[in-house]
Amino acid sequence: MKADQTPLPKILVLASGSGTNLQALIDASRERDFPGQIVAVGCNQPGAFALERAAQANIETFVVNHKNFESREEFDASLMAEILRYNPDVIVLAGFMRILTTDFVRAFRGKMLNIHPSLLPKYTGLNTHRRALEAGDTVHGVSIHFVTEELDGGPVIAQAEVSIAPDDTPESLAEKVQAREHILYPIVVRWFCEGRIQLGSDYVLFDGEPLNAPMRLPDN
Ligand code: NHR
Ligand code: GAR
Repeated sequence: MKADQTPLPKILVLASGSGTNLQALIDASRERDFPGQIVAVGCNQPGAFALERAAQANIETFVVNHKNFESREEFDASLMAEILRYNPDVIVLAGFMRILTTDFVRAFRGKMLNIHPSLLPKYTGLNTHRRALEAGDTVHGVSIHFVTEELDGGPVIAQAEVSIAPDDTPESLAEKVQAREHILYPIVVRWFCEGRIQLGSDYVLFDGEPLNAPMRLPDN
């Protein structure tokens, strides 16, 4: 609660893996002036380390294992039911690895963010670091976008670049990109919680104005 007793926007994080982005958000949310609260962490992988990070931070967790469902529709319906128990204001995908159905995405339109390890629109989907290297790119990075039915195709809110060195491997590149992710995601979630970013028809509104190009984290 803030001094004026207004409840903070409720953040629900979905993860599948190690949860380093979740950790960055947990750390940020502990700052005294952070304008949101993480109310739950959901996961499709029963053993994911992200669940331990949440438990460490006294955040409620739930698991919906996709392997227990016959179809994506049934998995998503179950995931949706868990999420609705928390009535979140924003759903933050942080290394969440299951493609979501159109119905699910539409139910949370304008309220769901994803972090994707490439400079979108380049390299949607998987194995982005390997693909950037194979293409001979010299610049790579990370994008945060609104989730829409188009996979990794929703309007981009913010990006950060990393330069590719000649001796980079997919692993070394992932490490460099993730360092930028951990800075950028808390900034964007803060903006969302402050009401500064919204999804327009097919573009991002920042402080009420259409964003011509993604916000950029200054290079380091
Ligand atoms: N769902 C929709 N509808 N739209 C998006 O933009 C989404 C989404 C679900 C997840 C994250 C995304 C990424 O940042 C994301 C964005 C998983 C896959 C994938 O192929 C692709 C993109 C993303 C996440 N998943 C496989 C599947 O069959 C499983 C892969 C695995 O388990 O390793 O769902 O990259
Ligand atoms: C992050 O690098 C994120 O960009 C990427 O997975 C990693 C998750 O790390 N996301 C995807 O590839 C989505 N398909 P984390 O679990 O340590 O936050």
